[in-house]
Amino acid sequence: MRIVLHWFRRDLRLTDNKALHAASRRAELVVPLFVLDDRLLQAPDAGAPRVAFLLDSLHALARELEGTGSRLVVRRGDPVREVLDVARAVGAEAIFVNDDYAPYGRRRDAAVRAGAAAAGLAFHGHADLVLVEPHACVKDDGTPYTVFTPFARRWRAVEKAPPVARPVLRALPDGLLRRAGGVPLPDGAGAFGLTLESRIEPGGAAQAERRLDAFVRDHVLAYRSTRDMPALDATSHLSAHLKFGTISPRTVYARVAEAIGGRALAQLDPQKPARPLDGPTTRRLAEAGTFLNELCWREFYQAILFHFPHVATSAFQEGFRGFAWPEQDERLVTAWRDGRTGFPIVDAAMRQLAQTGWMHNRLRMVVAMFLTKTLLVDYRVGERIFMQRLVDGDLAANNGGWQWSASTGTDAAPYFRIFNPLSQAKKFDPEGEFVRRWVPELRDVPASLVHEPSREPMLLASTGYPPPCVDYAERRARALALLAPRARRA
Ligand code: FAD
Ligand code: FO1
Repeated sequence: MRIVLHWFRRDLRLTDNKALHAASRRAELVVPLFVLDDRLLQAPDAGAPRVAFLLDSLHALARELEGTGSRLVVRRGDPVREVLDVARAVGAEAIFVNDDYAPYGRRRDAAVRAGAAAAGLAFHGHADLVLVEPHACVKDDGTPYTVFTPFARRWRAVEKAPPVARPVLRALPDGLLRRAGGVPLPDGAGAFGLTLESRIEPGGAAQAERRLDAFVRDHVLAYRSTRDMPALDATSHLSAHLKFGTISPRTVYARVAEAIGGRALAQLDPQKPARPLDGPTTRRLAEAGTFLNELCWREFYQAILFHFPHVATSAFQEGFRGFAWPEQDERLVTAWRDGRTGFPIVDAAMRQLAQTGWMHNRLRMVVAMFLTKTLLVDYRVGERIFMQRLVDGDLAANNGGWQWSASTGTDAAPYFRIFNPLSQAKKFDPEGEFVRRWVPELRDVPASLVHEPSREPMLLASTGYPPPCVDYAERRARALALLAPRARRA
């Protein structure tokens, strides 16, 4: 009987899983494996919310596999050793994985591939994490894009593969399971010395499907108009699911395409502004097209990390490498982290993050610009804190977002673009509904003052909410003076 191994990493689902599907076609028996990797689980940037989401998703996957008669084999240790050991123990002839583009995963997979070759086993990597692989979305001369707009133009033109069928998996004989060995799945992040303090998104493929259904039903056709208003909560909340693969980007893309009647998505250009005379069909296309553009941003940052792995530790732009961000006052970082800066929109967003492990995209940009260009703190400090707190924390997207905000990145905001937290708050939370939801001290403050309660010192004192931790105008001037010479050299 032919036996192969499917090694799950960030593809924690059975449906529309390219490598798992290929494995099930190759052999009579597929042994499903996950390796708990302490280098990832106890890394300084691993936080309780994400580890809890991962474990929740693994439990869901294990239950789903049991439903098919199969079983999830769980090992804990060095993945190179564990994967090869399970393959040997069960007599597998090949190892199937879905490719990853992050530096650690690439090194790990290269080592397993080499070990497999030495042991006479095949190692098959599949393109599953993204709709268009990084090396398939390059310029005509084969060099990578570093600017989003031309990347997106090419990305849209590439035909997207449809979802693949759910595989038929056979029950694993007891003897084989015994030989595979393994450890029980830990219940929670506590097993890795982490304490969960937020109410996070539940994991698992069924929850991802529920999120997608609700988003397609209620929000996608108005996405462009509503996505920037945090109080409306009108985005998909699929980020952690896409991070850990409890849903595939092909499934998400196909469902949205279906919702807009399977239109020629290649021709959609979500960056074109809607025109007043556009009919309802064009408008619906533009609304949903903007969502597909976000999937493209996700793949742009995966491609940047793949082609320019140095971004993981230093600025993309040469002019910012070695730049010493001036602020060393730990109290300012603590105030930012804990949502006590005295800038209500920043504090509301940071409290949303602390309490739920998620933050609205518009506010991720606001708080990231605030930390770097108002508090003048190194973007890597914020990047790390985000990774520790985000349930969707993903090296490529997080680093891309931080370097964009700090103006050190590929297609970054120009250094002189500094989101003013007050104008952002007035524009995107006009009634202060979002701020009041997360900053209860300001619950009874009228809309005219909710974003700047310090204008009325008596009122501010009565709320217990802190005054602004810095003078915004003074800091803005300093930021411009500091960043300009670097940006010119970039
Ligand atoms: P939706 O608006 O519904 O978007 C759909 C999907 O598209 C998301 O789930 C995500 O996979 C992708 N996406 C959307 N916007 C972006 C973007 N700007 N860059 C890359 N992918 C995007 N996203 C992460 O998944 N992980 C992170 O660690 C992360 N860190 C960020 C840090 C900063 C400073 C910034 C500015 C953005 C960051 N983002 C990150 C991108 C974005 O904020 C989140 O993907 C989004 O808020 C998740 O909510 P959603 O699933 O409802 O998004
Ligand atoms: N993948 C694994 O195969 N094993 C793990 O234990 C594991 C933990 C983990 C924790 C946080 C996180 O954000 C991701 C995690 N992943 C884990 C997935 C990881 O992104 C992939 O393994 C990548 O291939 C690593 O580059």
